[in-house]
Amino acid sequence: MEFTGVYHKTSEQMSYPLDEDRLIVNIKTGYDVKQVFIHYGDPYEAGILGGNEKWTGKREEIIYKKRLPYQIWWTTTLLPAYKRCKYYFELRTEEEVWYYFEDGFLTEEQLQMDGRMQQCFIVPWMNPADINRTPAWVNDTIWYQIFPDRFCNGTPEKNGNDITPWRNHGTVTNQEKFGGNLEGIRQRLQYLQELGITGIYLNPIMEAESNHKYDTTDYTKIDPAFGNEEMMKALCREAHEKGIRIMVDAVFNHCGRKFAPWMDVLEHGKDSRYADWFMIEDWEEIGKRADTRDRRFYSFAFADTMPKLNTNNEEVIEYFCKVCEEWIQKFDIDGIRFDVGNEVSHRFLKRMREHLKTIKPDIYLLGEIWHDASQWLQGDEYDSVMNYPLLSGIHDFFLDKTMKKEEFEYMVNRCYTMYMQQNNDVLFNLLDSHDTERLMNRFHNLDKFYQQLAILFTLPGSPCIYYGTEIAMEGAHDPDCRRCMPWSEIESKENQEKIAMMRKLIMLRRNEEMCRSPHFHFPDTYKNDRCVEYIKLDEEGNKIEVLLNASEEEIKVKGNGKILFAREFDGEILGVNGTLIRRI
Ligand code: ARE
Repeated sequence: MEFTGVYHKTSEQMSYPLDEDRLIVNIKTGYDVKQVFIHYGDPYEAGILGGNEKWTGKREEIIYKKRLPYQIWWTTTLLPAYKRCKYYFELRTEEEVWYYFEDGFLTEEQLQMDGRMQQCFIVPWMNPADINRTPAWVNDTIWYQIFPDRFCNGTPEKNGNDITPWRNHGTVTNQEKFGGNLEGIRQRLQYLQELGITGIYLNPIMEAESNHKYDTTDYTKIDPAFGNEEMMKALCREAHEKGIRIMVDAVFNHCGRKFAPWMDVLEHGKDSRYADWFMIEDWEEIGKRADTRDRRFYSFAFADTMPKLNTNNEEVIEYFCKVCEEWIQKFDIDGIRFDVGNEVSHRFLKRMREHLKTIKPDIYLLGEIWHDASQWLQGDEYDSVMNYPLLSGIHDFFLDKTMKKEEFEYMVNRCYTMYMQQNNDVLFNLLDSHDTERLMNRFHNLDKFYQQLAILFTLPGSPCIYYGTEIAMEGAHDPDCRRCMPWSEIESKENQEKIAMMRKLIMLRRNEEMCRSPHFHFPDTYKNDRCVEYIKLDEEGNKIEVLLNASEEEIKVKGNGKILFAREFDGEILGVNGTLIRRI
């Protein structure tokens, strides 16, 4: 047996309570392991190794598995009768049987030896307070991300001289301001409702100097360019009436250079009462305008306009807990996205979560983290993260024609074995954002565009489309991905066809529980290296099949089923870049 491939631990995503009753246990092995059994029982009942009692626990085969590169991920759900559990594994290759315990591997003979003090894996008690709980509504939500300055200007008659006329075509810069505002969003709520959207993710709206507002000046004041408190209240209220939730962006890793405590530090230096709110190394030079590679103080990336906040400081923690509390109380927001979510302290996030979940238990706390975020998803910090690993994985598969469907499978499996199911259910799945080039920009091909969207809408988590995706807007990296939404052309036949297509996907996601469920597997029906096929199942075992032809050849489709979504499919042949989603 390949011992080095075998791994289990009784924490994080490998062994955890899904709820009060169910315990999920996962184990990794190499490909040589053909069968895995789990022997489990109550720690006080199943027999105590080291004594002379015989093991009386149950033995069950683990049948669900996911393939990862060179490893298999086996997964099972146990129902421990007394909320606690001890277990060990039986691993079978074609030739050997090994028993796997916390402290090592045993042969059958060793296992039977009287008096061995082998240590089982132990889950001592499934404490309800420690269960990782995430808001149930998120899995049902279809998000729409709005970059406020560029979505809709609801009050063009009030444009000042600093506002650039709305531009339907062509690129934009990060200096221009187009006057998009909260009133504009409010006016488009019906449009979004008709599209089927049930959640809006708003980029920052608090007062700041830039057009993107990631350099906050005042965390308690809506930026006057976007509106005021009353406007934000109206937007949230009317969105809620239409069944649309609102998530705001919170920039707590750093502030803008006009944030009052930072100004105070600039003025009073070390004597400022806010001196420890930031991370300053050279008090003499903090006012200098240059990037921060010289380590005068720490900032976001090296931007001197974005000094890093010291989220280790007690006062800072309290200050921002209060800020969020006010947002909830004033606007009744439903979610908060934490910008640069991996650089703020864990202590800050733990306190923030405790505080906010007391005020609004089902608020959604989303971290902006681009890499494996397991350390933030243990149930006491974020509910979930922006699923950038899935974004880049999907992108790379479509870009790199040498990649086989197995590699797509490994990539998806990796994304869904990193975290607990509670987090997977509410992952924020996206294909592009204000920080990436737009989806349509990647291949300039509508069929490929919809193939990727079909994936987004059928995998676990909750899908988010970036404003303009419904009309396949183009745009390269920041700032080009932040173009103005061309409202005056929205009624064109071409745009209306695209909107109808997007609506179809959205409604598919909303109507078919299988799309939202956590269960999926990859069969191997087609002997084509780049025909991706996966099955999604709901709790009752109802199935949908997703077929994507990413190869250069047509594929003759097997079997039947009710077609739920199709492109480049004539009832029999799935064309190159074709998509087929069927109920089977
Ligand atoms: C501006 C210009 C850019 C220029 C940059 C250089 O627009 O063209 O490259 O300056 O300094 C905001 C604005 C940006 C602005 C930036 C700085 O939206 O337009 O850029 O402020 O003034 C990492 C972080 C992640 C961060 C991304 C951008 O981990 O948190 O970089 N994203 C958030 C927001 C941004 C926002 C900020 C942070 C700052 O979503 O919009 O920028 O508040 C890898 C790594 C990631 C890395 C990612 C992208 O995959 O794993 O950690 O993300 O690449 O670089």
